[in-house]
Amino acid sequence: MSQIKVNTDLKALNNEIAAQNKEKLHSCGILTVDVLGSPGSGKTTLLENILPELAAKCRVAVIEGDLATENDARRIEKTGVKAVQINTNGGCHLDAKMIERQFEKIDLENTDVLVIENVGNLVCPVSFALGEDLRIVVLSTAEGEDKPLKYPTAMLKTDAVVVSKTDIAEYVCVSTDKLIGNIGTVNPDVKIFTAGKTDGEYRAEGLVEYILEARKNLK
Ligand SMILES: Nc1nc2c(ncn2[C@@H]2O[C@H](COP(=O)(O)OP(=O)(O)O)[C@@H](O)[C@H]2O)c(=O)[nH]1
Ligand SMILES: [Mg+2]
Repeated sequence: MSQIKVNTDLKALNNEIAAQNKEKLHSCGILTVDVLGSPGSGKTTLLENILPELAAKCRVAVIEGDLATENDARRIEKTGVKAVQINTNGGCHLDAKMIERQFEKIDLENTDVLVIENVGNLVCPVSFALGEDLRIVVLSTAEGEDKPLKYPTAMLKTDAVVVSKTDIAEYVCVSTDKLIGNIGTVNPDVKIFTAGKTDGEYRAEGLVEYILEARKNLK
């Protein structure tokens, strides 16, 4: 009983800080995007590939979340976009306080879109608001067609799902169409994108436009 109460209070406190983050970010005109998904689903690869186009159209900053290492922040900075790394030292998700602590390291006044790559995990990050406007779940074909059915909360509590690694679907015996069908079964309203390498070139059709449109519509 007391365990449940502590958990409820922690989430309520997190929600409060997330709301403050959102207010602060909106006051600077920033759209915040939380990117989440399993470890290895292709979150950083997706960002590496969309950031050059996104950064050509608006001012972008990135917060990277991982248990350990600065690897992903370094990968992102190779695209020319500034990235700060959070190490959770074992924590399975980012929380709103961790994001708030990064604000002094980011030039908020000169940022239009803040992208946060959450810790690789398809369960815990879903329950912790950060102050984001948009959530994007990256789900790779390699995880299997049934994962939307097994992890429905991640499909329900997101604005968009990017089905990644479409190029290797046939090698892992997965039908991208069936996977997309299962996402739609759980959440008929979610926006679905695909990403992968076709003819040697990585594509995530429509995703940059989707983020820019959301930035334009920011109240
Ligand atoms: N073939 C293929 N490999 C991918 C794709 N996206 C990511 N990968 C590979 O999957 C591995 C994990 O990717 P990463 O972006 O680090 O995943 P993260 O842990 O979700 O950030 C890396 O070896 C990537 O090269 C894709 O669309 N197609
Ligand atoms: Mg990563």
